[in-house]
Amino acid sequence: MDTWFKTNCNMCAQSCGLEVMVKKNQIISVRPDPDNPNSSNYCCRKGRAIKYYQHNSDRLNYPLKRMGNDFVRISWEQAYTEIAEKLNGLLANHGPRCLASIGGALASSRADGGYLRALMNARGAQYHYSPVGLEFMGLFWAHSQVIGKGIPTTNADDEHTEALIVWGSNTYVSHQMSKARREIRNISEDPNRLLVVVDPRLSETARMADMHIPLRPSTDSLLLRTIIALILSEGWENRAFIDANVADFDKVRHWYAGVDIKESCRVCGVSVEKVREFCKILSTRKWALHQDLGIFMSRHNTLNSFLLLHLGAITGTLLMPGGTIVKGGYGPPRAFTDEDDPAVWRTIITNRFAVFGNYPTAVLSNEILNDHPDRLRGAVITMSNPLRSFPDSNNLEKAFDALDLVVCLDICMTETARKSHYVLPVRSPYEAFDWAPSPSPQGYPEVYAQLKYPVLLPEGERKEGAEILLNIADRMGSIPEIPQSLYEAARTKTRKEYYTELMTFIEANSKYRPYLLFIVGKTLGTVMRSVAKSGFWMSMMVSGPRTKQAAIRKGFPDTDLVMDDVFQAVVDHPEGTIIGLVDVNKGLEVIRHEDKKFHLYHEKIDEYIKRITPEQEERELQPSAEFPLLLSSGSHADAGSNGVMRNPDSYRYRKPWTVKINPLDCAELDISDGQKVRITTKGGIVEVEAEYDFKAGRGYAQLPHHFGFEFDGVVHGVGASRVSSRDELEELTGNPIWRRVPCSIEPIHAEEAKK
Ligand SMILES: Nc1nc2c(c(=O)[nH]1)N[C@H]1C(S)=C(S)[C@@H](COP(=O)(O)OP(=O)(O)OC[C@H]3O[C@@H](n4cnc5c(=O)[nH]c(N)nc54)[C@H](O)[C@@H]3O)O[C@H]1N2
Ligand SMILES: Nc1nc2c(c(=O)[nH]1)N[C@H]1C(S)=C(S)[C@@H](COP(=O)(O)OP(=O)(O)OC[C@H]3O[C@@H](n4cnc5c(=O)[nH]c(N)nc54)[C@H](O)[C@@H]3O)O[C@H]1N2
Ligand code: SF4
Ligand SMILES: [Mo]
Repeated sequence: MDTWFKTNCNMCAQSCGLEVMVKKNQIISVRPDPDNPNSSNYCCRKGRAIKYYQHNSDRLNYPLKRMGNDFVRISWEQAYTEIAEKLNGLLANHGPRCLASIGGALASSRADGGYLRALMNARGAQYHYSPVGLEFMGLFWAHSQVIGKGIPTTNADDEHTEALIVWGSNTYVSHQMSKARREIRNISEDPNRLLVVVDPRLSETARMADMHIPLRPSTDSLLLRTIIALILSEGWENRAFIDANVADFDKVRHWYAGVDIKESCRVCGVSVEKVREFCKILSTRKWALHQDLGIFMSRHNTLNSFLLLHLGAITGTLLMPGGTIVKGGYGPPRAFTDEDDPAVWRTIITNRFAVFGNYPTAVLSNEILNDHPDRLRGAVITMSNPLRSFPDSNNLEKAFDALDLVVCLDICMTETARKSHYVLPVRSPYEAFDWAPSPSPQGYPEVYAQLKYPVLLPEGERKEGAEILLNIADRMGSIPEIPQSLYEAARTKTRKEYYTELMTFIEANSKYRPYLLFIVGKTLGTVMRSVAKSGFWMSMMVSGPRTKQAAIRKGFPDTDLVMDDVFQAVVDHPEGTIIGLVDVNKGLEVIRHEDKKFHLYHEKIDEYIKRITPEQEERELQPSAEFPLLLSSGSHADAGSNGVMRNPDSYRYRKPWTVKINPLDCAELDISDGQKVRITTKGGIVEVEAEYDFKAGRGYAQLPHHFGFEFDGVVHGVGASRVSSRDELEELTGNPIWRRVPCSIEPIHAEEAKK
C-alpha cells in the first residue's frame, strides 16, 4: 500500500502543508495537505517540485576539505578538529572582529540560525550577515522607531481587510502571503473588497487589481509624501485616532506642508485624479498593507517604510483589525540592537551599524578586502549562497579568495561551497526535524505551528545543521562544562521538571545563559536524538508573554509552563496545529514606547524628507548617457525560490532566467525575442537572452535574481548580483538598491556571439 507522509514545503516562508509519497527512500509524489490548518489544501508549483530539491546530483554526502582546486573526502572527526583549531587560531591571533557568520535563515526554516549566532556569540563575535541585511534593514529600523524598539515588522490582516494595498510586491507570483493566489483571487472577485497595487509594472498581481498605480520606479517616497500631504490638506485624516494614539503629530505636520501635489504627481508618473481617488480609499476604508521588495530594494527604502507607517497612523488603520497588524508567533523575541550603544560594533571600514544584529550585506566585500588589522578573515556559513545572493558578486568572489578560512554548511555543492575550505553536508528538512518560520504566515488571529518530521533516511554522512554547529562550538571549547545532574534530568525526568532544573541552574550561574541552546542540545537533544528538535522545544519555552496569552486564549492550561503543552500539541499533530489566538482588539498593546503611542518624528528622517521634493527627485532620476535604461536586478521569478531550488529539472519546460523587456523598447533597441543581449551597469556586465514582455514598464527591464548556478557542469542563466555595485546602497541603513539599477542594453548579433 502507498504511504503518504505529512510534511511541509520549504521553498518559501508560507510553509504550505504537503503530503509526500515515499518509495525506496525517494519522494515520488507530492500533493497539498487538506488537513493542514495553515494552508488548507493549497500549494503552488514549487511545492509540487520539492523532489527536485531533495534528490539531485549536486547533493553533498560527506565532509570535504579543499586541497588546491579539488576537494577530498575527510571524516567528521577530522573536519571538527581542524575547523575548531583554525577558528581558535584566528580568534587568538586577531580577536573576535575577524570572524563573520553568514546566513542561518532560509525563507522557509529557522533550524540553524540560533546555533550559528550562539557559535559566534560564545566567543564575543558580533558581525552577522544575512538576508535581513539586504531586504529588511529599513523596514525593521522604521518599525523600531515608530512602534518601539524590538518590533521589526507589521503585516496585512488580509483576511479581514476592506482594501488590500499591495505596494512593491508581486505576491501572486512570489507568494509572500498565505495561499496567495487563492486570497488574491478572492479579494479581486469580491465586489465589497478592493485590491490596489502600486507597481511600475503591470505585474501578475496588478492585473488582478481594482486599481493599479503604475508609478515611475523608485518614486515611492515622493508619492507617499504627496499622498499624506493631500490627505491632510483635505482634512481626511482620522483625527480621533491620531489624538488618542500618536505622541508627536504636531512635530511632523510641517513635513507635509507646502508639497506641490501637481508637480509631485507628474514626477511620479501618476495623474492627480488617480492619486486623489487612492487617497479617498485610504481614508475611508479599513485598509491593510502588504509591502515587499519594490519598497525594500528601491532608493530611499528606509524612508519608504517609515512613511508607510505614517500613512497607517494618520488614517487610523495601523495595528487595528482589518488593517496592518503585528502577527502572533512563538520563539525568542528578535534581539534588538541599539545603533547608539557603544558596545554594539560598527563595521570597521564602512562604519555601518547593525539592525536586529544584522549588518548590511553590501559592505561585506569592503570589510574583507582591506589592510586593516581588524579586517574580516574567516566566515562560517549556513543556509546561504552569498556568492550569488549578496550584492556585487564580482567583488565578493575576490573577497572570498582573500579569506583565511571559510566553512560552509549546505545540502549542495554551491558557488559559495566551491570557494570554501571546508564543506559540510547537511540533512535537508525532509531528512531531519525542522520547523516553519515564526511569526507564521498565518499568525493572525490564529497562531499556527508545525514541526516537520523526517520522512526520508539521510544518505551518506549528512548531519543536522544544528548538530554540526553545536559540535564545532564544543570542539572549540566554547561550551562550559555542563553538570551531570542536567544530563540526568533530561534522561529521567519530565520535560517540565527538566526545564525547571535547567532554569534554576541558569539563574544561579548566569555566565551559562549565553550557552542555553548548546546546553539543551547536549542534554535534551541527546535524549530526543535531535539537536534541532530540542532547539524547537527551547524556542517555544522562551516565547514572550503575548505567545503565552494567545495559547491560553486558545484553551491551553493557564500555567507558567504552558509552552511545553503547546510543544506537545505540535508533536502530536504532524500536519500542523493552531497554538494560539491573538486578541484582535488589543493590537495597540504591542507598542513598546513607554507612553504606548506611535512616535512619528525622528531627527534622521526630519533631515532626509526635506530632500524628497519633485525638483530634486527629477534631477536625481535623470538618465545618464552611459546608462539610459533601468534594470530591476532580481525579480523573484515564478520557477525558482531564491537559491533553494538549484536543480534545473524543476523548470525544464521554460527558461526562467531571461531578461524581460517591453517589446516597444526592444523595437527601439533592435532586439528580437530570444536574442542574446549585453547588460552593462556600474557593477558589471552580463550576457543573457531577452524575452518580450508587455508587463515590463517602458525603459524598465527585469532580470530574475537566483540564477547563474553551475549544475552538473553547466551554468544556468546569469547571476543578477553581477550587475549590482556594492556602492549602490541606501544611505541610512544600507540596503542594496536592486530595483533601480541604471543600465544599458544592447543586442549581441550572431557574428559577435560566434566569436
Ligand atoms: N517564485 C518565487 N517566489 C519567491 C521567491 C523566489 O525567488 N521565487 N523568493 C522569496 C523571497 S526571499 C522574497 S523576499 C519574496 C519577494 O517577493 P516580491 O517582493 O513580490 O518579489 P519581486 O519579484 O521583487 O516583486 C517586487 C515588485 O515590486 C515592483 N517594483 C519594482 N520597482 C518598484 C518601485 O520602485 N516601486 C514599487 N512600488 N514597486 C516596484 C516590481 O515590478 C515587482 O512587481 O519572494 C519570495 N517568494
Ligand atoms: N540581485 C539580487 N540578489 C538577491 C535578491 C534580489 O532581488 N536581487 N533577493 C535577495 C533576497 S530577498 C534573499 S531572501 C536572498 C536569499 O539569499 P540566501 O539567504 O543566500 O539564500 P539562498 O540563495 O536561498 O541560498 C540558500 C542556500 O541554502 C542551501 N540549503 C537548502 N536547504 C538547506 C538546509 O536545509 N540546510 C542548509 N544548511 N542549507 C540549505 C541551498 O542549497 C542554498 O545554497 O537573496 C537575495 N539576493
Ligand atoms: S506557496 Fe511557498 S510554501 Fe506554499 S507550496 Fe508554494 S513555495 Fe511552497
Ligand atoms: Mo527575501
